[in-house]
Amino acid sequence: MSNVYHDYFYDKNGFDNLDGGYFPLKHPDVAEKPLAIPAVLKPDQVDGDDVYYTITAQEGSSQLFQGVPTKTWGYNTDLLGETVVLETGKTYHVTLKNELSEVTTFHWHGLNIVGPFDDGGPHAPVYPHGERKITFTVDQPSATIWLHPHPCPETARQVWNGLATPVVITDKYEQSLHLPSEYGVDDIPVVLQDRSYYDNQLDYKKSYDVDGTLGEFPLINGTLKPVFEVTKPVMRLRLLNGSNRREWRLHFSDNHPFTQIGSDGGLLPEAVELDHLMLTCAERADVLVDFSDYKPGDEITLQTDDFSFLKFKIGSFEASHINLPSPLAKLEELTPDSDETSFHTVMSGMDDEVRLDGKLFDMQRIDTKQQINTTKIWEVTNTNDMEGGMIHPFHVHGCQFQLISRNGKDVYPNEHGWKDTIGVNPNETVKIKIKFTKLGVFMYHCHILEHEDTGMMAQIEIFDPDHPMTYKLLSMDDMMHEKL
Ligand SMILES: [Cu+2]
Repeated sequence: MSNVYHDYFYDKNGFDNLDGGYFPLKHPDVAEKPLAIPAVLKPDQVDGDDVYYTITAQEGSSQLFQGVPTKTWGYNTDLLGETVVLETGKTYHVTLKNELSEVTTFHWHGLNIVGPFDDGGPHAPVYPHGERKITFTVDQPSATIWLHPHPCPETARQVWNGLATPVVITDKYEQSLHLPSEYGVDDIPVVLQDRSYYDNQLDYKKSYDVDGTLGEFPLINGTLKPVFEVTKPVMRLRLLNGSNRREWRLHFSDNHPFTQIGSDGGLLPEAVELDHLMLTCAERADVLVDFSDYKPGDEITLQTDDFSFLKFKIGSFEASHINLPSPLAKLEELTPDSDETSFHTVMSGMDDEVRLDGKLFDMQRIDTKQQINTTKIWEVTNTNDMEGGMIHPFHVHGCQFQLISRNGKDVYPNEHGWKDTIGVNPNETVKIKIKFTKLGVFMYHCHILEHEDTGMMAQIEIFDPDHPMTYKLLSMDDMMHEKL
């Protein structure tokens, strides 16, 4: 094995476990259960390269504890959702239905899709018993992205209640690599969340923290104390930090190394060997874990800091290894049309003083513009130095971008691929190259959901000088209240 990184890379002084309101995870008093694997969403219809899906946000209940079931929300199911599979080159016709008793939106986090309506940010409300139809053609490489609600200021509570689901994009190149691909067997999503309960129920208001809500117990793919039976020598884990605020500092109980093959927007140009990996909110990492050296009956657990939350029980299998090519993937390298920074955005503050460029979000204000299909350099700064500061995860809708530098230095070894969310350390400026290939108005914001809901968010319009567009931008009040 080549170089194995033993580092979380991020600035320790910014870790969430130094925050005033931080508390570590606890073990719930429940029996172990097999890790839930979300079902794969079935198409309503397939017509050549046209695929039809229906996704319904709905209320449900989940037997998390003994006694009274927990009221939870999900997409087409009781909690979380069904995994949406998309194939590059195909066209998807998606009916988005709302069976909740309040307004929601369906945001495609990580998808290159037109904004602001198809993208599913706050300008795309779906009211109770209403629906919205969108159509898009997937023109980006294989990746693990996700779907979650985005009706700010209610995003954090709706995610807390259970709405979030993995979206898996596949393409021909990835299929040619023969990576583990038996869904639920050696290719699994791992949605990392944390929740607290009161008499078995979620209570967002009681759990709320303005600086990002933490939960007492881990909830992994909606399972409280999960165990996964390993029946293949190499597993592909699609790790997704779906938490409102918690950072996951991942490592195995025995510091077993693993191979990161993908980041937010797809395969890395080169696989990276690690034994520690930190994910800030909304980030994804696609990793291969080789269990060949373990014996049947062995158990290893995935931990965050020193807390074990996901047990892998080794079954029997024939040892075999995966040979990855080098390069792993040929990335379209973005070339900025100027070396000058075209846009500088600043995240600042903590608690209710969080701001983006000194301002709070206004749905009817366009904060910046960029021409479609041009590659620009942005600088993203976190000036936060209150009490040592905190890491803000910065997310941009409707595109994937590439990193240039962190405070003028090299980016982390696993950041050479496509990204849509980056943790920015206190007193750090991250330089990125960014190109939008879809028109529209898009959000960029901190992905600590409570910061986003407070207003640490702004909007960019992507324009085509040859085809000027006008957008009727809703106010927050319009979004929240259906005009009959
Ligand atoms: Cu933040």
